[in-house]
Amino acid sequence: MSKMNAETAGRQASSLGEEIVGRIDRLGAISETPANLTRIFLTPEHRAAADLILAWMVEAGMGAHLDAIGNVCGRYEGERPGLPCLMLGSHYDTVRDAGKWDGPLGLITAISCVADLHKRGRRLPFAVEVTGFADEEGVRFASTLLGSRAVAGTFNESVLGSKDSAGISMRDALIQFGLDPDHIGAAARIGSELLAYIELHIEQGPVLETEQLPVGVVTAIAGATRLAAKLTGMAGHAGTVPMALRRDALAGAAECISRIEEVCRTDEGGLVGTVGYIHAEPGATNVIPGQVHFTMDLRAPTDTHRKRAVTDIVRQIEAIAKRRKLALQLDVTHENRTVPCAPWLKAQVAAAVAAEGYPVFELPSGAGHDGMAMVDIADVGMLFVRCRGGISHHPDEHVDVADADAGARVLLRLIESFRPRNAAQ
Ligand code: HGY
Ligand code: MN
Ligand code: MN
Repeated sequence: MSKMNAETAGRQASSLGEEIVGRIDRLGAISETPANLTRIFLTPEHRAAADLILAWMVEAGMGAHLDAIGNVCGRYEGERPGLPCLMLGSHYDTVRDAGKWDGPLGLITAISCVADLHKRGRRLPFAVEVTGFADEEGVRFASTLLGSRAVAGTFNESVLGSKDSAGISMRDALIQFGLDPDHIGAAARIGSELLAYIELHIEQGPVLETEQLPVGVVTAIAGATRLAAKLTGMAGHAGTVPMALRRDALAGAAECISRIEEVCRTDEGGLVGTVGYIHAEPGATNVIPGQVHFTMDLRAPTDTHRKRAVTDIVRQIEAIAKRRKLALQLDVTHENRTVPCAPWLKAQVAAAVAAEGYPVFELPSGAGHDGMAMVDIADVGMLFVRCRGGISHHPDEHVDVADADAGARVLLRLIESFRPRNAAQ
């Protein structure tokens, strides 16, 4: 099939796309500020979003509840109660000044697919669960995947002490939200309850648009290492301290950041590096910065390549700090291995794509997803949906209704034709 008519291929469009887009808009309006979309873990916006999603889950014929860490959980029983489930889902927190599709598209599409089963009175030989994860982005507290780690039983209680930029600990934030930080273990599921975890998500990159395809089969989720650096020099008067006598923490950070970019730009193995946050103190125009905090996010197609790059970059930052007589504190705040999608699930995702009339195109995910945590209790499969210009983590993030509909039809077909691993052979 030529690429051009892949655009129009597929069964007759359904009304799923329209319903999904309407709900994306409604959920996208729940934000910390009206000017842009920011919905952070354990905030009033988190609560409002959870209430809305739980209502959609009930409308779709699911039993629904908020779990011990603030995930929204829906269950649509199979032919008889208590069967193991095919778990679908994604996250419903956002980055700052976010797009409204990253996370919610997978969650809302899954709910719409279950609603379609419910409308037809369709019961399957397994239950279908939909989980909306409360914190995948890790914006408020340095570590990420908090919701899916809690479900996978790998939540590390040591993070309860981490503090947000206002100095509020995760422990206190959970209590303020009405949850019990000593009870997070109640969110954990056991592997035997799940037949698989499948997530639909926007690609967040330009490949499907370049290939002129609405959907793609994900092969693996790239690992990532996040670090937090603190450089400490000496604050001083901007007018009186000679340049040669300065221990300027911000100038030192600037050299480190340029070096990180240079290492990644000249790397030929697909290494990407981002410094997304920097904060200089005391932060006055006429004072030499005495202390700077900045973050690093490093990723590569393989764990070996990424880890080698992290070691090299750390060594170079240490040398810069030493030469500039700056004290350096460097902490790894988050480390995720690369997670391959299970071949037996990839095959079923591909079959659903083909059955809907689209060419089967496989691609890796440079972005992280909750499957990186869920893989500890279930095999993981992912379906990507094209997003305009590959733009994401930006308010211009967008999915055409036809592509949202294509993704929904493929996911619905995947659910209805899903065969558990032992049955698939
Ligand atoms: O950072 C990521 O890759 C994901 O969007 N949390
Ligand atoms: Mn994201
Ligand atoms: Mn995401």
